[in-house]
Amino acid sequence: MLSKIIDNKELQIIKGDITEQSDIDVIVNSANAYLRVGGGVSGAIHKKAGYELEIEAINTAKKLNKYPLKVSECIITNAYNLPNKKVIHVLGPVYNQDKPEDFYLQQSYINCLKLADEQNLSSIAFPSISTGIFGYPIKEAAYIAIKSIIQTLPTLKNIKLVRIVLFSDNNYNIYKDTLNTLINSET
Ligand code: AR6
Repeated sequence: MLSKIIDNKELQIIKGDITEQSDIDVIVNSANAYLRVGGGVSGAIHKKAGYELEIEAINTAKKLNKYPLKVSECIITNAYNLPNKKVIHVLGPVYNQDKPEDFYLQQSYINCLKLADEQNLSSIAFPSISTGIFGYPIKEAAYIAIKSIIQTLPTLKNIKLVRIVLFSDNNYNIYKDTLNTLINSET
């Protein structure tokens, strides 16, 4: 695990499974526009949460006139059988399709952080959005994810801990190196 304190808040990079973060208030689901059970992170989150997660996510988005979700939009639901209070469902950009991808990936992280903060939640865990089925190259995605989080942390009132959960050793090492490089270049 790599941990850095930024503006009195903690940013952690860990290797693990997003569905097993029992000390975290809200986890982020890398969703599809129709909020259906998918593969990857989305499949794991829906499997553990149970069938109610999909129903609530679709109904919530429809009520908010956000159905289907646009790229970088997010909504929040309960977490059912997951060990968290809430789930934020965000639509990340598809690489080579939703351009400019870097802008949309940045907005995806910022929108999730702001929504969690508005809901008085104090900790949030992200997967590496868009880097699986959506094809975003991992090094570029790591840089955008970490930079977006670092830049947004000072604007948050309630969030005290942001965790990025990486599923593979390779992705974990890339995120860790990226955080170290970004922190050292700022000091
Ligand atoms: N915990 C943490 N990270 C994980 C887990 C897990 N349990 N499982 C996979 N990853 P992906 P996307 C990593 O494909 O690219 C879905 O079907 C994985 O190694 O889940 O944003 C949705 O419905 C990868 O680095 O999401 C959408 O249609 C990262 O999570 C679409 O796929 C993201 O991989 C979203 O594509």
